[in-house]
This record gives sequence, C-alpha cells and structure tokens, in this order.
Amino acid sequence: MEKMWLLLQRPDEMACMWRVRMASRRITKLPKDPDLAFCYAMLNRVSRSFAIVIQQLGQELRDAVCIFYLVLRGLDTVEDDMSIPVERKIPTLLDFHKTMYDTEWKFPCGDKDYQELMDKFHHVTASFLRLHRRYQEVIADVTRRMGEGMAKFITTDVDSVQRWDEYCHYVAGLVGIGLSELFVAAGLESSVRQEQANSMGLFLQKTNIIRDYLEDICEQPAPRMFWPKEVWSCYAEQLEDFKDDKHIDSAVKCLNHLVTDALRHAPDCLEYLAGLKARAVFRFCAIPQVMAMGTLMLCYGEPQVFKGVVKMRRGMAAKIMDKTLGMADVYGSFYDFATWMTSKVDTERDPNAHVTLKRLKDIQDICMQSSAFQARQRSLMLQMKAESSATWAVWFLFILYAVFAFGLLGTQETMGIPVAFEEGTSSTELYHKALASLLLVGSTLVVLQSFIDSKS
Ligand code: D9A
Repeated sequence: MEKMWLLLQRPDEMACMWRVRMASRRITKLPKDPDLAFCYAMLNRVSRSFAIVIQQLGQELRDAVCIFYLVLRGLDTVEDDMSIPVERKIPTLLDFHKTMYDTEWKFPCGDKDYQELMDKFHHVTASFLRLHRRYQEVIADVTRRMGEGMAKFITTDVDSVQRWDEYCHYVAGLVGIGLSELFVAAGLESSVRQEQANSMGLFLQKTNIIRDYLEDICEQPAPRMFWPKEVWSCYAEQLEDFKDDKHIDSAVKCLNHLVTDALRHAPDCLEYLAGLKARAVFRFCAIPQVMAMGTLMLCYGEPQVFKGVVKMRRGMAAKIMDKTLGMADVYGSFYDFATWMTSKVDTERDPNAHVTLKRLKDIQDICMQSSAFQARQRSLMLQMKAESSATWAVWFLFILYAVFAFGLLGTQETMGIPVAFEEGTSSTELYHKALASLLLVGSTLVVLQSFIDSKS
C-alpha cells in the first residue's frame, strides 16, 4: 500500500529505485577468486551504497578501490574499538601499513561485520598482494599516514575547528588524496590536486559527523565525540546537553554552525569534480558528494538530528545514483539543495545566518556560472512546458469523451447513435459513462497536482 502511494506521488523516484535495485543485483555475482570474493561480499555488507557506486569503475581500478576501502575499514575498526588499551592500540595503528603485507597477521577486534572482517583479514591481505605494485604503494602510503594521524589523535582532543580539519584530513582527506593517486596510477586522470582532493574527504566526513551526533554520543561503553569544542562550547556546557529536549534551541544553532562550516568545502569539491576527465571516475566521485550536500540540507535546522536518525529518502538516494551523469547534474543538485537550505535559514534567530547565506550564495553562483548548468536549466524548462501542455491536452480530451458518454450537448444524436442508447440501460452506455468518469477524475487530480507543484 505504501509502495502504491509512493508510486503515485513520485513515479520518477520509483523508476530510479527499480533501476538501482537491478544494478545492485548484478553485484551479488561475486568474482571467482575466493579472496576477492570475500572482499566484495564484505563490502556489500558494510556499505551497500558504496558497493553500488564502486560499480561505476572498470574492473582493475574497482578491485584496488574495494581493497583500499577494506584496509581503511580495518584501520578504522582498530581506532574505534574502545576495549583495546592505548599502549596496544597506538603501535597497531602505526604498524598497520607494514602488517598488511603479512598474510599470517591478524588482530581480532571490533564487533559484528567488522569482527568478521578483522578475523578473516588474510583475504584482504592476499587480494592486496595480488594488486599491481603501483596500487599497493598508494594504499600502503595512505594507510601509514592515516595510522600516524589516528595515533596522534588518541591523545589529542578535537578542540578547535583547525584541529577538526586536521583530524578529518587524516581519516578522510587522505582517502580523497589516495583515491586520486589511484586514478592517476590507473592512467585515467593526469594529476592529483591535493587541496581539492582533501576537501572531498572533509565534506563527506563532516557531513557524517554532523548527522551521526546521537549515534556517536550514545556509543557504548564510552561516548565518541567528534564535534569540535570551539563550536559547541558557544552553545552548551557539555556536548551531551544537546540530547536534552530543554537545550534543543541551542542544539540546533550549534548544528547549523557546523553545517555552515562544512559548506566551506563545497566549492573545492565542485572544482575537483569539474576537473575530472574519466566518466567512470566522475560518477564514482560525484554521487557521494551530491548525497552529502543533500544530507546537509536535510540536517540544517532539524531538531530530529538530536532525537534519532536523519536519512535521505531511499527514493531520493536512488534518484541521485541514477541521474548523476555529468557536471550539469552535480551543479543542478547543489543549486537546488542550496536553494532549499537558503529557505530554511532563520535570519532573526540564527547568529550565523549571514555566513550561511553567503556560503550558500557562493555555491549557487558557482553553479549558475557554468554553461552546463544553464543548458540544463533550459532543457528542464522546455521539458516541463512540454509535460504541462501534454497534461492539459489529455485532460481536454477526457472532457470531450465525458461530454460524449453522458450525451451532453446532443453529441450522440448529432453523431447518429440510435435512440435505444438513450434509455440508460445499454451496457455499452454504462461502460462509457463509468470509464469517462474514472478518466476525468484521475486526470483532474493529475492536473491539480501539477498545478499545485508549479505554484510551490
Ligand atoms: C570513500 Cl575508498 C570513503 N568514505 C565515504 C564514501 O566515499 C568516499 C571511504 C573509503 C573510500 C572512499 C569517496 C568516494 C569517492 C571519491 C572520494 C571519496 O574521494 C575522491 O573519499 C573522499 O564516505 C568515507 C570517508 C568520508 C571517511 C572518506 C561514501 C560512503 N558513503 C556511505 C554513506 C553513509 O551514509 O555513510 O561510504 C555508505 O555508502 O555507507
């Protein structure tokens, strides 16, 4: 029933969901090699949407990225596991880039899927060792630098915004840089733009940190806190206070402050994406960024962030995966999300409103200045016009049909239909009346809906 309603309300999203489901069914066919099969099966379990996005890449690069992802997840699992004593954790993080060359090595930790990943890490190691040397070097180098950064932050707090940037650089910016190096190693891109690649990671990571406030603060046995103190201390005594309903106003202000900070990275991300040459690489990089911008839009001003999960509708996520094909689509989505976010800014009560508006305007300007965006707007406009004339034309046809079926204006006589028809007993007549009513009511609803849509 719910599905039917969705189908009626958002037929476009339903179509995309179906196509994404078909695409993800294709991935369930695992490679023959058992080590690599384990890697893909694991990837599917820990991140379904990333598993779909990675399909954009050609086989060789896809294997490298899949293994890169799992190695990083392994490192993450060590960092995350609060039951490991610090004096054991730090050397493990620092040596990870060396131990991952050793097929015998294993370090059981984590829970659920991650526990299994760590238990059977030899599959990842074996697949890693079968990668081309060029890829191995990139992956090992990023793992080393990330491990060092994580080790540093075990004893360093994320207090200032500058430190927040630094922490996110280690755990996410380096991923952006490493992936860019893999693209170059694969011969698909020509250069690594470090600063923009770093921003790609920061934008995603900050979005996750903002969205996952509640999940992280409720983490057992100890809460995990990633929101920078410099920001939250303007709004509360303690980060935990935001969970409390009586602090919801300051909580939302703080949330908006952080969303505004994350928006700082959007122009770099757009520049990075605009500079990509290979189509496959582009789709792989663009989809997560558009999702992140959408998530920021949803979180902005949303008290639900402190009460549960704020997640994008599955249909919307599917639409992004299906319809992000080129830079015009990225500009289009960023522009639309920025416009929605602008409408949510409360200039009276939000102390950072002017900064937020300025950053949103900058994003919109970047999008609007692109000729790809302009061409897209024009074709969308034409498409909308064509759709609306078609709707009116169909409605008009159905009115004519109803006029005929109900014998109004003497249409039946004029057309020479026998008088017997007028008695109101013929089943043909009943059939026509019923059909005409149904079509008229249905098409009127569609016309009304599109009328309301065009007004809002
Ligand atoms: C990525 Cl190899 C990530 N992270 C992501 C996912 O995208 C990036 C982890 C490992 C790798 C890649 C990513 C994708 C494409 C290009 C990139 C890039 O840079 C050029 O990284 C910057 O989030 C994790 C970090 C942000 C820490 C780097 C996308 C992803 N999304 C989640 C969605 C969610 O809700 O968390 O994983 C998911 O699919 O589960």
